[in-house]
Amino acid sequence: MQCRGAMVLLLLGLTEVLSAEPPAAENLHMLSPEEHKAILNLGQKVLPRDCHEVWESSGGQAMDGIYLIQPADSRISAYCSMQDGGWTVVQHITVNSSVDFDRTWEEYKRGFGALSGNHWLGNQYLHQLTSGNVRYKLGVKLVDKDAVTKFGEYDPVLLEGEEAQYRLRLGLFQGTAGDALTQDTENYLHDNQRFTTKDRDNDNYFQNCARLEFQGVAGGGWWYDACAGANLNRRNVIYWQKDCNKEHLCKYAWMMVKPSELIKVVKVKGECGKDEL
Ligand SMILES: [Ca+2]
Repeated sequence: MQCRGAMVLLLLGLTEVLSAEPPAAENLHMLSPEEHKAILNLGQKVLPRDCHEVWESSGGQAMDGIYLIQPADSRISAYCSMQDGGWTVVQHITVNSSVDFDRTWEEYKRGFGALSGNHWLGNQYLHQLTSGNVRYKLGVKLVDKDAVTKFGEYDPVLLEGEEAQYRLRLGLFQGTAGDALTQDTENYLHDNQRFTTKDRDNDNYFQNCARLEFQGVAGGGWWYDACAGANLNRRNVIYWQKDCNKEHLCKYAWMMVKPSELIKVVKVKGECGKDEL
């Protein structure tokens, strides 16, 4: 009897250890087993909504890295870039990345790649992040081959749900990069477009833009028009109108979101004049 009791206790203890890890997150496929343990808020019971909340509750002290967040129903892990108030990274690409961005609708929906490197967080999660009560903005960071960094912001950003084919809705642009998503200068307008992947054609071209190849590499999923004035998911050429293209090569790109701070933006306006653009 005693022995059986001990066994039950042992089993209970074991269950506790097992339930403490791995963390309950929907996108663990985007982390290596070592990275499961490296999640910076592992064990936190009530999860922050996004990386901005992590930053805020740490008094601005939280470090960059992978955190568990819960934008809506889904508990996910995401890479947080903590400078400038805590951005939730939704895309990162390095030119000629070994991560293939030529993926299916389902893969773009749930995310792929490695959170600590090149990845797409997932349209479903970008939808959850941007469609709640909090208004979000989209940040785009581009680094060219000479390490010159350009930045752009769209405020607000909303990604509609899967029933609307993850249509992209963008507000006003500001930044040092060109506006390649809402400006219609080359007849390619990405704002208000639905998402297209190699297996789901929602674009305005007679063929599927995601399947069109440049030097043997397909475009990957994107909010294509017919087809693109910008596309950050073509592995061999990061494309952002005049800032990044096949003549002016860029090495890295990031897309990220955080709550917009309209009141602070008005306050900061005076300081903007000091910026050397
Ligand atoms: Ca088409």
